[in-house]
Amino acid sequence: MLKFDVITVFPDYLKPLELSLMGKAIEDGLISVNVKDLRDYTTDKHQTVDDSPYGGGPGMVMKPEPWGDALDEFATAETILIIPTPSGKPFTQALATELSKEKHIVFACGRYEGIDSRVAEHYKTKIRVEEVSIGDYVLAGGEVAVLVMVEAIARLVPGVLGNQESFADDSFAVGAMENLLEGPIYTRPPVWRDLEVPQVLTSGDHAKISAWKHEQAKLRTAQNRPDLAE
Ligand code: JFB
Repeated sequence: MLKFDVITVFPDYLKPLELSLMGKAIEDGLISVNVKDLRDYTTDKHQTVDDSPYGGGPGMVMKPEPWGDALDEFATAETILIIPTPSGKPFTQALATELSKEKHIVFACGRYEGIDSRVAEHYKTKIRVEEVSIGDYVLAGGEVAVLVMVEAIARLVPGVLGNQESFADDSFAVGAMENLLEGPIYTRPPVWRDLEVPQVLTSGDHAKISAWKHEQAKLRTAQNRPDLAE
């Protein structure tokens, strides 16, 4: 059982995790997802979570005190704290695989310009903390990054995917397909709007099919991700 705790000022943003594959994994007791409102840890009448940045600059910064009170409640020695931020280390399939072996992951979702840096600094002296980015574009907060990461991590937990939809061949599944993107895929009907399924796939020659898939994967990788191609 992998436990996820998510702390956010927008708990409803995480609702999609109750659907489909993630909802089934929760029902089956393979993962749990607990979402907590950061404002429950404020002490003032207006439930303030932000303030202006020291040193000037645009926007607002999340105050450290509500984060400290929330994280003190959720973090144990076994916890890994993940803080999504555009300045974090890349979230990759390799990191998802490592995180899928954890017992307890707490996500701290910032908003505005982010969370006072002393929160990460403090918890790094107590528990494992990773500041992580899901890609080189700018979101408005950490919630969507957490949706992405929970789905990528949870589908690697044994039992979450059925035998139907196993992950051994995924693009980026370490070892599989030698870091190539997946090639084109087809199902019935054999002709659709004058487009035929490549004949090799209906030939029944499995050695030839494997060779063709590998060739297609290399072509697509060269085309879409020249940085991955040797
Ligand atoms: C994550 C966030 C913001 C700083 C902050 C909290 N790949 C990614 N892009 N953007 C985020 C991310 C991840 N992971 C991200 C958390 C927060 C963005 N913001 C907004 C905008 C600009 N600079 C606040």
